[in-house]
Amino acid sequence: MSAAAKLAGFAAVLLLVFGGAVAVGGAIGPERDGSEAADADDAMSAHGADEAAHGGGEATADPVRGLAASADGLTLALEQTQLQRRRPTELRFAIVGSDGRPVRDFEVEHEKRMHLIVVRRDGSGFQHLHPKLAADGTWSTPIKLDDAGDYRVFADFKREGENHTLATDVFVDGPVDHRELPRPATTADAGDGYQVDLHEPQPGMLEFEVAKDGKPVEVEPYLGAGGHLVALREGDLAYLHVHPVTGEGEHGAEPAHEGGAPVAFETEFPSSGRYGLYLQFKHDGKVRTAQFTRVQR
Ligand SMILES: [Cu+2]
Repeated sequence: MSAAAKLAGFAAVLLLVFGGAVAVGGAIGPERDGSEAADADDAMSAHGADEAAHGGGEATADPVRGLAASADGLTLALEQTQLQRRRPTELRFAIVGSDGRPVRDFEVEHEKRMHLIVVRRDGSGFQHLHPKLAADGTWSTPIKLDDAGDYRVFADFKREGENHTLATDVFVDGPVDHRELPRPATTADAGDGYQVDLHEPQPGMLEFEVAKDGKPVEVEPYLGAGGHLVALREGDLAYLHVHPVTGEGEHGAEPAHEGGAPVAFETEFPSSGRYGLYLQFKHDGKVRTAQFTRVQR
């Protein structure tokens, strides 16, 4: 497709989405205007019907995000969608509001105003970047993609009290060597002698324990928690809502023991299938990633 045709298509989609937003007006939660545009919007968002039925006005209840470049009147707009393999470049984008202008009023969540997750469609090449915001509303971050293929780019941010994850694709030309997800296992190698164990002490709870050369280590705080977890559904790369558990309250604080308190998260797997888990932790000042595959039956 030519760039012009692609842009024209994009503009048409924007018109549709923004037209829908205008038709819905100020409606919040399950009470929706019955216009066709609003209905189409609902049909396209996974579990939209479920949420409408069970949402009870909780705007943040949807466990799945990142399936759309536009949602709730916000659009992730990348400056370029073609990147060159192995070439360090600057990835630029904006979060565009329904008036067509970049929004600039982002809130800090997990210590940053913007979390950018980049992963190839087959689940390989995971990167977690923290772009910088310019005065005109443009975000930018250095990036280098070592392998050819189609990559999903997730912009995860908070604005006006609500969390958003918008996603779109970038393309790297060249011969593609697709990789299988790692075999489902409860142990993953994070490089340099680091090993991470995954436990599920109860449904909806994931616990990770980090060891180096066979000895448990105490991880350092990273992004305001013991670690950062991204969970993606195989196939559509739906981005799951994950909450770090801080170790207080009902979930039972682990007694502090020598080296190696587990890093815990709450998450809900919304359907059967395989999920890629990317646990990031910090030790000796360096952030590392352990990749797991989890099967939900
Ligand atoms: Cu981040």
